[in-house]
Amino acid sequence: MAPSELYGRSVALELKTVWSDVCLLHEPEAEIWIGVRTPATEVPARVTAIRAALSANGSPLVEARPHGDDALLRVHDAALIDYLRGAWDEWAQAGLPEDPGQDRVVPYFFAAGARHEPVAVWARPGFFAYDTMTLIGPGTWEAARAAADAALTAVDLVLAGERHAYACTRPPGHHVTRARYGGSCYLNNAAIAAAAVAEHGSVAVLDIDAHHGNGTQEIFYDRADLRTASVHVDPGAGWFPHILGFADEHGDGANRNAPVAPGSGDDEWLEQVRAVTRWLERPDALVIALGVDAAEGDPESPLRVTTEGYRGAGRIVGALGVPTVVVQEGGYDIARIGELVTAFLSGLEEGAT
Ligand code: SP5
Ligand code: ZN
Repeated sequence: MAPSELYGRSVALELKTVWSDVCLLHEPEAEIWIGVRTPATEVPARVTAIRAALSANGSPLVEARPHGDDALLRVHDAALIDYLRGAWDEWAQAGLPEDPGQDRVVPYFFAAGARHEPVAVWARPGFFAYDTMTLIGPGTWEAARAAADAALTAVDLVLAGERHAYACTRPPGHHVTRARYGGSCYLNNAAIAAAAVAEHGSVAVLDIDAHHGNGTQEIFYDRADLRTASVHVDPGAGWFPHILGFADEHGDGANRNAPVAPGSGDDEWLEQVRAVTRWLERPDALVIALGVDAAEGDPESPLRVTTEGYRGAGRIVGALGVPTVVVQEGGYDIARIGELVTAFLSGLEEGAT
């Protein structure tokens, strides 16, 4: 029996938390949903709350280190990276914050079937974005780039022999495809991490965010050597990302989706986490896309996973006994996000011992 069960309190977390203050610079302020500007859910307070909980539980904090663009170019088109890097500056230089008065980069037009990158600054977002929820402001690029650096730093720690490492990052990443951003995500941090690990050995990605990891699936869909699995609320029941995440999407035999019904709690959810983890077999290393938005009460999903459910998921994954990089994805209940992440990471360490 683990000491935490004997004494009814957590033992200190051993794994390191990778952090960058630069991730706080992205302030989306809003999401435009069905044309209505609603308050942003993907806010800086998410990661400061997680960091506070993990520090209180003993996890040592490590600063993210800079990495070259080559790590990003393994999974993203250069055109997407170039666009994101300059998007805010070109928007501001075009005067759009003053006239017509839009202080965030947002598409008005979607470039389906485009043969050319649009020239007009106001048309360009719709060539690279697939929704209106994912706004760009001053600091968005710097934060997204720092989030990728944090994920890559967590990879470095695991490659150097740490059993587990956690990247406490935002903005999240798993909805970004090779060439398109969306779903509050700009660079696919987990995919970038997995591609970096794959340079050294076999790797699999397990995504337990409440939403399907459509970007990660698309990026690795033709790679039979890299397994990707996602447990998420059923898009067929109407949930984001709507068009992907169904159980019949197998890729080159190395993709697996486990959609669960809205309202599902620990039993149904953990059964799927167990099944897909078994299916991953035993790669040399694992990348976990850790969204905690499947928790009961989260404003962005109808799943009802408890804190003990997240601890249970951590134990299942930890019991694989494989070096693991954990990258933060969604989770929007600020009052509970810290305890949920702590529960998963504690479970991970318990499962591995
Ligand atoms: C990383 C992640 O968890 N992204 C999730 C994005 C899901 N967004 C879907 C939005 C659906 C409408 N929500 C209404 C909220 C209005 N503020
Ligand atoms: Zn999510």
